[in-house]
Amino acid sequence: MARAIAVSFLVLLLAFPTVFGADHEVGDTGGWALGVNYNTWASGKTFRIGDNLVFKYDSTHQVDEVDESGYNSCSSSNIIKNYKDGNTKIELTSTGKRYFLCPISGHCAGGMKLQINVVAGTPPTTPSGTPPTTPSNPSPSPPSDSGSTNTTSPPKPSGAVTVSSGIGLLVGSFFASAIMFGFMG
Ligand SMILES: [Cu+2]
Repeated sequence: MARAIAVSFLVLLLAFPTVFGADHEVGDTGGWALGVNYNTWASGKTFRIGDNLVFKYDSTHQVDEVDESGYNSCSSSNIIKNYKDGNTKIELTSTGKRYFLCPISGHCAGGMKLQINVVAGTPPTTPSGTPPTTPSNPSPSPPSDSGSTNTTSPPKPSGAVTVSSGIGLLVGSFFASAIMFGFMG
């Protein structure tokens, strides 16, 4: 049964790649340090709500989240938050720009500054890959009789509802695949 559970988790990971946010390790293997170009690192990456930024650095560096003017001038005078624990995970909870720099003297000017743009997350996909159902015929048919069935699809769920229904799907499919693989194994 343990193997079945393990396989079930694998199925979940393959089926629901977008339900949980991604961790973006800043600078990749270079970490948060001098000598890494964070514009290059960030370019081509998509940062979504629910993703995390992970800064990894030694005690010679820190992370300050600052505003745009602080980013442009390498100043922490309008600092939003300071981190210095060496392994800083910052969850991206809203859309828009975020700005970070190292406040150690000379480090920001030396390149330790990062700006990212956070975009909305994608809704979770279903395993079959079918798009959300929409009425196939957009033009309204003449009402044959009043009180007939309403074929209008329900309103698109909000982000919060989408997330919770995604988790519900996760739990449901976990048990379904656990049972399936339990029988097979
Ligand atoms: Cu530094």
